[in-house]
Amino acid sequence: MPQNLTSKILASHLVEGRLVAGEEIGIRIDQTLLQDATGTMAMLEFEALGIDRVKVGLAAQYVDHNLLQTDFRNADDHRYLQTACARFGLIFSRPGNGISHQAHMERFGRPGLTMLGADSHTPGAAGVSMLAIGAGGMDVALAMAGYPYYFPCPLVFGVRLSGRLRDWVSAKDVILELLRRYGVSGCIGKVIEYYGPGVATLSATDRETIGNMGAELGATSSIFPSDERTRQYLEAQGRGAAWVGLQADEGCSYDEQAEVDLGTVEPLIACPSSPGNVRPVREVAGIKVDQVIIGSSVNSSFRDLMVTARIVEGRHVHPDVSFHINPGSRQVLENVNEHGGVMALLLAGARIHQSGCLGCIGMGQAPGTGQVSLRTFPRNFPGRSGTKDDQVYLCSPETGAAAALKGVITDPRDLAAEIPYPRITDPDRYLVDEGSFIFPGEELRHTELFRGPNIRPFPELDRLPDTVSGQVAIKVGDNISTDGIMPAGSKVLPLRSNIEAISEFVFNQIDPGFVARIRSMGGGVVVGGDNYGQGSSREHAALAPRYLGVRVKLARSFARIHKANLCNFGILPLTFRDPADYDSIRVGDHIVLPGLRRLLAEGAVEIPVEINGRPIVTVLEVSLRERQHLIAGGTLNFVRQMLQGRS
Ligand code: MIC
Repeated sequence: MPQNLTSKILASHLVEGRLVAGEEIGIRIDQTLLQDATGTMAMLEFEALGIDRVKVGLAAQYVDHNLLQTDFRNADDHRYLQTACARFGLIFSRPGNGISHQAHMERFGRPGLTMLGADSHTPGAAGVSMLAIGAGGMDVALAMAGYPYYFPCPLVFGVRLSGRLRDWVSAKDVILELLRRYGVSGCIGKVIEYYGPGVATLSATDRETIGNMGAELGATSSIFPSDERTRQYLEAQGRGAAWVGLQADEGCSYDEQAEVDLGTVEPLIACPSSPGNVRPVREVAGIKVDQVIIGSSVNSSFRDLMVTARIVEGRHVHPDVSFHINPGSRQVLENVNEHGGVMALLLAGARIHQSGCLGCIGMGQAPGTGQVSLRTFPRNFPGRSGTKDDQVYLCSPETGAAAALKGVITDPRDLAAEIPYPRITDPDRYLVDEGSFIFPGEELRHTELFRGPNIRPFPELDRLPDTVSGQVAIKVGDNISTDGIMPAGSKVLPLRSNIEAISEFVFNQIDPGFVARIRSMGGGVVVGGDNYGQGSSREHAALAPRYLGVRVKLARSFARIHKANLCNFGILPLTFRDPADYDSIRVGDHIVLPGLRRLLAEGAVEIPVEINGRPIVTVLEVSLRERQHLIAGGTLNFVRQMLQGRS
């Protein structure tokens, strides 16, 4: 039977289960990716598994998030990661060398392979046709230890691309168009597979932009065929031998389908404060802009920086606009420099930063009070920039450059009268320098691990009690992101390897009284709406609440990665059988869940819950494997039990 590309890659990597949508499958992972903000915890988890060398084809660790060094913490964590990479056999990418998604695609991405990354934007590797999936650090640590990755078999959503993008419209507008159509939960449980004649008009880095931000739709992953454009990109990276052609079979089917005529896509912008709040740029044109940032996790490629450079070249940005450039990698910066882009940007007034996520994760670049910031980043959840009540918009480099010049939101097509649209051609051969990667030679195997005082041991988690009881400690609405649960930013991120300290910030932006309240309650229950836990892969949004005594989260529905993280840390992700029960529940209500261990062990899907003595029914939709982890109090406990049983 003709197969789509997703099914082919899944079938060739399947080690457990059947390819039936919704059923749990286990796949072999070829490559793993860690970044530093999730990587310290993942590395500690890997250490706790007691394995002396990674057992995956290629494992890479990037330092791209916690770049500010305002005290010893981040620098200590970087050193810990460097020594752990040497000891356990991972490639270490030094601070400033590149953002994981961009740098990995440049140097290590390979068509047809699977990759698991502790970052929700890992699917950016779709740019070179990898089936790349974002996951919590625990799952990535297990993949590094050679275990399969388990997840619900996705539906395949085929998106046929036709036509060609018009001038002043680029890849970011394509993914914003999908977000406009389907919203932030529209692709949960799906892989978005692009096909059709329009694919060939998009370069590898255009595809990276589209794949990366599939995460904002809730998608499990995104994939493009591996074609001539992929081959050209790999050749230009000096890695032509990595290329293989891949595409869906003629006549294959998709579970769902849509069409995007690239020729009809217009400049779009995601308004504050959700990537799903998308409008045509012309509808919000004229709003005064104070800050423009080009780069970070998406739109930080050679093309993105060069198109910006050519638009602003010979001009100066508006006096009220602070204009920033965050290159995707050192390689990007070197090649932009080679083509005259760096001076064009600098002379136009740009503040050129080291390569890293920076403002995208609130690591600096916070806008001022009441200021409007246009960013080419993937997400703009409330307060993520570091400024309360921030006004962050997400857009293409073209729209960002237009706003930087004009000082107001401007449809970039309006520049056509004064500036010819700069069509950027990627180099036939990039300048390549791997000097800032440290490869794990055998001679480094006995490197001593460096552990700064900020690195605390992984907390001991007790097993699931038979009865869980407690009060509702917080009730939140729909689409609460992991930024809402466990904020990022320069103050909190350095605490990622110290659960006790970071737990002080749980729900800090939404309800600053939460931590004191849950402490006074002696633990408690969290109640959420739809798509609870959308956004990042940070497992701290599960582990820190667990540390504060949360054993149950009750929501209308959960985002994929957060739900998996809850199971990994022994928190029951329950949904309401009758959604109306969400409406009646209040903070302070007393909740009892009796007989849990038996119910979980028996495979019960319906879990009875008493709220102030009134019975309701909740639903536990997890696999048999996840049930065992929940009973054990978390994945690490379960795996350790298994390993002890074996020895
Ligand atoms: C993000 O974009 O939200 C992050 C920061 O890259 C996260 C990872 C993290 O919280 O460390 C992600 O996307 O998974």
